Parts: sequence; structure tokens; C-alpha cells
Amino acid sequence: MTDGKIGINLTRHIFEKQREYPEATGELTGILNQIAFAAKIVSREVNKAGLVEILGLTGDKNIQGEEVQKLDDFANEVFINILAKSGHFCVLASEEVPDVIPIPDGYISGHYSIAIDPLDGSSNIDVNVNIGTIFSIHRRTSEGEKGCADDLMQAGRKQVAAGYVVYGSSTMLVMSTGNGVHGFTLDPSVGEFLESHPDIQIPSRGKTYSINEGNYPYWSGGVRHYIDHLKKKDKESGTPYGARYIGSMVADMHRTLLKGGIFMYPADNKDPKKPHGKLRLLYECAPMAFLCEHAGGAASTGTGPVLDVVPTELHQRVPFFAGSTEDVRELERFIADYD
Ligand code: AHM
Ligand code: MG
Repeated sequence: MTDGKIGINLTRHIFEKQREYPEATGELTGILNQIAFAAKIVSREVNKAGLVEILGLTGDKNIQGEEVQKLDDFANEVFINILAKSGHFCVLASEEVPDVIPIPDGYISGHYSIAIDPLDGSSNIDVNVNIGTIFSIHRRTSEGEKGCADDLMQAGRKQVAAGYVVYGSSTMLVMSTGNGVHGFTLDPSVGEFLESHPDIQIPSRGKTYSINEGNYPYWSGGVRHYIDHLKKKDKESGTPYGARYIGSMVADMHRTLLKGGIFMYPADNKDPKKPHGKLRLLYECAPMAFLCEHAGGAASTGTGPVLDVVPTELHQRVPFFAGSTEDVRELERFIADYD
């Protein structure tokens, strides 16, 4: 039994925020409802994955050359099906699909574009560790009946909304429409996302760093010196920092948003085919950067704001450093001094 006090749900939250902006059309409410609907279906499947043998590899490789797992396929299909037919979008992009995804014939072409990573952290699916969905929404810029790649290839700064869903010990949706960053937790008993983390603010400095340190020999001097610095004993700078790395960007960024610190996936020289690191600009870095900045933090490529990068390729990768502003600025200073 509860005391009858129930948090406001996602729909009411967006509706109330939109009332503060009389020019808003209300369309974002519909968009976020469709995302929440798809997320609930994926969440249900993630929770029972071990029971129904949906885990495991399909044997296929995705366009990044990585093994595709069954849950990736499922999440990809659910999100594309729901979003492409929602009437809100003119074109879609997904990590799992090489080209832009058009709206199927017979369905309305809407005013927005959306880029998604339907199930991020795929290496963690088989081991019951948090995974997530990331989304980035832009207003349509092209004219004509159908949308095109230009509607997706816009700087992150121009996003009208972005967010992620983390499938963890509970399922949470964290999003921003440019008016604060807000977190909602799925109450499975009523099937609603209820506001649980209003107005998330990243502390200006954290105490943890999050990076795949096995790549140390492949990083630039600036990144290596920065990590060395974080591990030195120095009362004044608050070091040594603690290390936390899950290997699911959504989970690592979720912790960073709530607790502060810095998450990093730098460029490295491990694989000549990936000179800019591993993470993708459109549906991983730009939406996370949008959330970071709107929560009072920062997100950088090491030399400038991630949100100012104008995409040149759909599946472009960029170095990524995000979290507490003072930590990100310090990293930038190391890169400027050593690289
Ligand atoms: P994915 O989209 O194939 O799941 O890859 C992205 C993931 C991120 O969630 C995470 O930050 C990163 O890969 C971890 O990479 P690594 O195993 O190299 O540390
Ligand atoms: Mg991914």
C-alpha cells in the first residue's frame, strides 16, 4: 500500500512545461509518449530476456562490424516501427541501419527527424548489466514531401529534445526539451513513467573518472597525462579520483549526470579505421552532450563543444568527454598543453 501520493507522469510533466511556452505546438508531448511506449515494450523484453532465450547472438554483423544480438534487433524494430508510423517524423536514423530510414508509404511525414541508438551497450546484454536507448530529435529543415539526410545532419546545438532510457534495476527515462533535464522511473505496476528526478543538475566537480583504461597505450599524450594526474595523490586538486566504468554509455552517463565526474571515450590509435574513438556523434554523443549542458555540465571533443560539431557522415564518430564542467575544462587544458 502507498500513501496515495503518486508523482506526475511523463505526459503531464511535458504538458505543464509546454504551458510555460505559449508558442509550443504540443507535438513534443506526442513524440515523447511514443518514445516512452516503445521503451516500455523494450523494457519488458529486457527484463525477461534470460527466461525466453532472447539473449545470444544472431550471428549477423551490424554495419559497424560488430555482432548483432537478438535484443538489438528487437529494440531496433520496435523503435523504428513505432516512430516511423507516428506521424511526427519525416526521416529516421538508427545505429543498426546503414542508411537513413524513410517514412513508409501511406504514413504521414512529420515535422521532426530522429536519430536513435535502440540498444546501446550491446556487449553487456548477455551478462545482465544495464543497457539503454538513446535518442536525438531535430526540427525538419528540408522542404518537399519526404524528409532527407539533411534533416538529421544538424549540429547537436539545434536539437529540440534528447534523452535516454536506461534498462537497469529499474527502467528510467531521462530527457530534456531544452528546459531542464528530468528523470522518470517506470512503475511497472501501472505501466507509467513517473517523475522521480526533476531538474537534474550535475555537480560542478566530481570525484570519479570513467574510461576504458585498457586503451591507455593507444591514447594521445594529453589524455594519458590527464589520467595520470587524476590518479596522483594531491589534497588540493581532490585527487586521486575513484574509477567507475560499466562499458554501457547510458549507464556510465546516467551515473555521471547524477553524481558528477567525467566520462570519456577519447580518440585512440588502436584501430586505423576508427581514428576518432568509438562513439557515434548523432545518436550517442550529441544527445548526451545536450543533456549534460542542460544539466549545467559540459561535453567536449577535447578541443570544443560536442554540440557545435556539424555532422558530415550519418554514423560519424567523435572523441567524447562529458560531465562536470570543471573536470571537462581541466581535461581540455591537458589536451591543449600536450597534444
Ligand atoms: P555499442 O553501441 O555497440 O553498444 O557500443 C557503444 C558502447 C558504449 O555504450 C560504451 O560506452 C562503449 O561502447 C564501451 O566500449 P569499450 O568496450 O571499448 O570500452
Ligand atoms: Mg551504441
